[in-house]
Amino acid sequence: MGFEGARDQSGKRDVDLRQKYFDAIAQLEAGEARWSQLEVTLRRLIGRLCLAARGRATLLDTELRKVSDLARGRGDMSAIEESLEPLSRAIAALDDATLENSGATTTSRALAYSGYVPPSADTSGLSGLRPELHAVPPSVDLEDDEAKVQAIIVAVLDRLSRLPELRPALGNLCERSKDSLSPEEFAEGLERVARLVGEQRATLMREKREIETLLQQMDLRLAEIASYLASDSADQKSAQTSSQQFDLLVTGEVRSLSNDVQLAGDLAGLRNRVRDRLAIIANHLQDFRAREGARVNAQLDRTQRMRVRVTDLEREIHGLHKSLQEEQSLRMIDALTGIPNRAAYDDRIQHEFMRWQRENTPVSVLAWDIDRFKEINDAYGHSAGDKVLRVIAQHLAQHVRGTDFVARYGGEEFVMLLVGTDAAGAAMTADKIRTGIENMGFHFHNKPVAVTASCGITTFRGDDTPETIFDRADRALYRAKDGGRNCCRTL
Ligand code: GH3
Ligand code: MG
Ligand code: MG
Repeated sequence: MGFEGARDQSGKRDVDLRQKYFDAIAQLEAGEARWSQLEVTLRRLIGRLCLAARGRATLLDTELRKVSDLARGRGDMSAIEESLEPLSRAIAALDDATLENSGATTTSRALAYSGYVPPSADTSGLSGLRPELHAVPPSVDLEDDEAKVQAIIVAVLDRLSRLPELRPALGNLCERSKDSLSPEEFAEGLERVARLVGEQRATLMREKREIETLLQQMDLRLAEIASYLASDSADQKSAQTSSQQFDLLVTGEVRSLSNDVQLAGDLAGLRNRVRDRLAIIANHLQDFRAREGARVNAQLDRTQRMRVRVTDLEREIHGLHKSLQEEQSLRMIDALTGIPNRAAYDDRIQHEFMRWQRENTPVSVLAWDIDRFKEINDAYGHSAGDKVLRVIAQHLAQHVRGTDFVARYGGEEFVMLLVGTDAAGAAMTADKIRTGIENMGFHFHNKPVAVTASCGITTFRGDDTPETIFDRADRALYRAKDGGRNCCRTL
């Protein structure tokens, strides 16, 4: 009995173990299915994130494309993990280019190197990526990074310099950035650009508001005109009804009168009836006149009100037009110096070029550049530099004729158009202006500060275009710089 019982016991244990084994297999299979589903989702997620992050930088795009290709294929997950290091570097390079001056603390570079994983990552199977991110060395190849940053800066400046409004603020930052640009210089350039972008934005907002007000006012006036027209047509309708009514009444009375005549027995009775009918017709006529008079008066009143409104509207439109024009001309003025800016020069040179083609009167172009202006900024501060720019701009503006033109081309560069002046005349004028600048007697805390400028001169000739003539003036300016500065050269 005892033996039988033992066999029974062991048989039951076998069944239990088998059941446990099958349960474990089932659990494993379910787990595996979940994991592979999760992997598919993750691959898809990585692919989409890569797509969303593209278009910020070439290097980043290359890395993102690699990761997205890996995620799309059925390749090993570890290959994706390996691709994360170059991706982190690309993100860090992006930060260097875009956030250097922003003071942002949680940058994507910080995230890339801190091994940061979103909180949900552990539960979604991403925990395996964490050690890989930690494995990114905290020190990076600085030279390589610097080159990337430089490349990004050049690309950013290149894009910005395509906007004519930003060119003056960028000055020759774009040119110099191709060689090398210190972080301070870049920061300063960006600050100027940011300021300009802010100003442009404010101008646009102001214009937008003005146009909105104009539209609102037009809308109101149109509503008034529409309601006037509606009431006018209602009025016409009521006039029509009123005269139809009058017509009907009079016709009725006349018909009754003719019946009366046919039925009349005696002349006295007939006379009385005719008198009564005529009295009734006269009453109808009086009513009709009263109604018509009121209608005409109301219409006159409305017309008069409309006339006043239309005059007001004309005045408002004129005012808005004028303020828009003022806004437009303000946009052509350099905010710092108050003289025309580069956009204004671009307009004016086109105009003078076409006139030169038509009339062939000489037009000279003078490119001015303050000598060693950077040193002035460095020694006395940026606001002292700004003051020098303002004073020189005024000096240039005062020394040209009414038909001539002077603009701040950008930074510490100015451009001048002398209309009707040939090369010899331009050289004389330029030298007079240059001597004037040299003898201006700038000082800082009672100590004299030498400020001079160089000038490149040229005159329209042959098959010149606005671009070629400016290039030549610029080359002449370089010659003046090479010739020791504080002088003028003609090309
Ligand atoms: P060069 O004689 O060769 O022209 O030397 P430079 O120092 O005048 O020329 P560079 O191009 O090296 O420097 C121009 C400087 O002008 C650098 C820039 O900071 C400064 N600058 C440009 N715009 C402004 C501005 O609006 N205000 C001030 N204060 N400085 C400006
Ligand atoms: Mg310059
Ligand atoms: Mg200069």
